[in-house]
Amino acid sequence: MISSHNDIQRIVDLTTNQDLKKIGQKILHKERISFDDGIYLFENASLAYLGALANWKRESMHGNKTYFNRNFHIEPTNVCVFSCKFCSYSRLYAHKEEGWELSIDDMLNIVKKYDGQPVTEVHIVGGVHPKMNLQFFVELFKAIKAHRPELHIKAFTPVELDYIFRKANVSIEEGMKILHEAGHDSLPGGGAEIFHPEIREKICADKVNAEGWLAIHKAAHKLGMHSNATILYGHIEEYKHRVDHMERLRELQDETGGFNTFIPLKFRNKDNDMSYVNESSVIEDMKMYAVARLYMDNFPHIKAYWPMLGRQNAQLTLSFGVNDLDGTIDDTTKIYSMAGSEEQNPAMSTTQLVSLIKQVNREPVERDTVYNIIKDYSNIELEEMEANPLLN
Ligand code: V47
Ligand code: SF4
Repeated sequence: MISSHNDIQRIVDLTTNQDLKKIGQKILHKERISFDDGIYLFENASLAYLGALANWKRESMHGNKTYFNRNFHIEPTNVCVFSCKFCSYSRLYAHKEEGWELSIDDMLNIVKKYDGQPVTEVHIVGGVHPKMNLQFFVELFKAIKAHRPELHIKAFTPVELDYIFRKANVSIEEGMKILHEAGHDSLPGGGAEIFHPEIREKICADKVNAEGWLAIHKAAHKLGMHSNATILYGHIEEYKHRVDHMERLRELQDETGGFNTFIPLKFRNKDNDMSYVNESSVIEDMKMYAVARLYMDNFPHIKAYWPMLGRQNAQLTLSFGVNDLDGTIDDTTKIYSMAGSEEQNPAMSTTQLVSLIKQVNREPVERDTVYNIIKDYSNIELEEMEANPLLN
């Protein structure tokens, strides 16, 4: 499976378009591609060329390894003070009878459901509820850590954090420190959407802007916390907005080195204020992953979130630059199922996820949130996994 340098060199050399050849040569020589190169790739490169380059890059960084983790999600509330046009999930505070709101005990009970199970991470993210404040989350984190100290808490996007810090009248740095000391380990990548104001003002005008989003991740990195970044693509944005988004993230990563993973999230159009926008094709999806792998040269990992794409398309991304498939997840995640994702009740056992990865000749490796290797499954038979509850 590993594509050799000579093979890819030949593909680049045979390319008749001189501009594409130059970009290919830059990539092969591990030189950074420019903003204009990024746009040129989106507009002019064939899917085959992009795939060959992105796959070579992926394999030169990670070989055949494909990471996943064992995690579960908690969504504290779907009541939200904001009104992003693409969101199918939130209920405005005025209509909160249609929403849910979990107490600290409710959330601790969800954590306790996983007692004895080998999960390593809880992913906590939801709407921005006006009543949930900094103190509430400090207590939540302390309660989770008191119960299960080794469980990694990956929680909150800058959208929630910006709101609760402003309400508590603390600076970003102070707020992040308070949460970190209470047990907050890392930040997921959400809330980024499209940074460029031309689009952000149309799809999510009232929540934290690009500068605020980046400042919160920077403050987290300064505390030694890691984080992820996303892009919500395939709606009203143009290629230049996607590249601008990646450029801003690449610049911050040069400065801090705190990002682990870049996650392109495909826009889904069910039951939201952007339902009139068609969803992107599979070809466009694979292009997005491939250009992301090539552009984000300082991001160690590119992740495909399988519940959103569906299992087969997630398998396909593994040949277009992706080296991580998120996790086993549980069926509690609603933010995607409500937007029309492929998986209405996303849940996969470790055996299923490992089998999915092996079907496309990659090596499944379980990791923790910060990519320490927990177990390499490439030589473990699926029958053996099914028979062992700790592996399944
Ligand atoms: O920021 C909301 C997206 C994100 C829709 O860091 C939608 O490991 C598509 O960021 N169509 C939140 N996407 C989730 C997120 C995430 C998910 C998995 C793993 C990680 C990680 C982070 O969900 C939001 C927004 O971009 N979203 N509505 C929609 N209709
Ligand atoms: Fe609220 Fe997040 Fe939905 Fe925006 S995407 S409305 S911030 S829950």
